[in-house]
Amino acid sequence: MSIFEEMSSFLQQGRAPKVKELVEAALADGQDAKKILEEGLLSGMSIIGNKFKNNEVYVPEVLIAARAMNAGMEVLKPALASADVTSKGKAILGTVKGDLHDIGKNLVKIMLEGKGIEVIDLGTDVSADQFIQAAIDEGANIIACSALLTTTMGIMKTVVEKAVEMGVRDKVNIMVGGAPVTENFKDTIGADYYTADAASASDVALSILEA
Ligand code: B1M
Repeated sequence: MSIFEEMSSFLQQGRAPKVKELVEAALADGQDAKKILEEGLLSGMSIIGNKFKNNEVYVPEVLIAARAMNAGMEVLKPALASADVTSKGKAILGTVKGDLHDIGKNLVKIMLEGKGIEVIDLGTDVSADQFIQAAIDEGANIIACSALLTTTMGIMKTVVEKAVEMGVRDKVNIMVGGAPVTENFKDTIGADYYTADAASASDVALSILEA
């Protein structure tokens, strides 16, 4: 088994100290930082994402895998910065105004980061203005909105309307998701993408950024 496969495997098991140790060893061995990121850490996170999508693992396993990924990233970050490895793109993420549920939103964050996408997490209770202003300020072309309440999902329509009002509708892809949200709702409000789970959201975001 290569050091990258080992890293990926320990990451999937959520064994943070082992992942950290292997990243340190790979760097000491002169391995390329980008290769460590893609073939070790991101590859492991992508496998966890697919297993989560297929109900083969659940929220706790994803959270401990994410903790292991973060442990590896802490060691890798300086090497990535000096190797000038840029992120694949940026996404603005948040749970909409009036809504404090953040477990699903945090999973979306983990999966996006697992694909090498930089996430500006605005947290919960985020207004349409905040989403759009952050996208403008950060130069992000993805806005990802999560809602868990039927009473708050309407804010996603306001996000679409604000994007039009602020003249950036053609520059941002608006992604929506959360338990009460559906493909039909996405069409009704004129958003761009609906996905049912966090791993699919990261697949879509990556395909937007690579297009
Ligand atoms: Co609340 N809550 N809650 N709650 N809560 C629900 C959502 C509810 C269905 C429970 C019920 O009545 N059966 C109900 C909503 C009913 C409705 O609107 N139809 C409800 C209610 C009513 C409320 C309060 C109003 C209760 C009250 O105070 N009377 C209140 C609202 C507070 C507020 O937000 N203003 C409230 C409060 C809370 C807690 C604070 C206690 C807590 C939240 C803690 C937290 O998030 N930090 C809580 C919880 C935990 C739940 C349940 C039990 C679990 C939600 C959850 O985290 N699921 C929930 C009932 C249930 O679902 N069984 C319930 C796990 C999570 C992984 O799933 O977020 O759906 P989810 O994410 C999924 C997908 O939806 C998707 O990816 C994830 C999977 O990969 N996804 C995206 C999510 N965002 C996405 C974005 C994307 C793509 C995919 O693209 C951008």
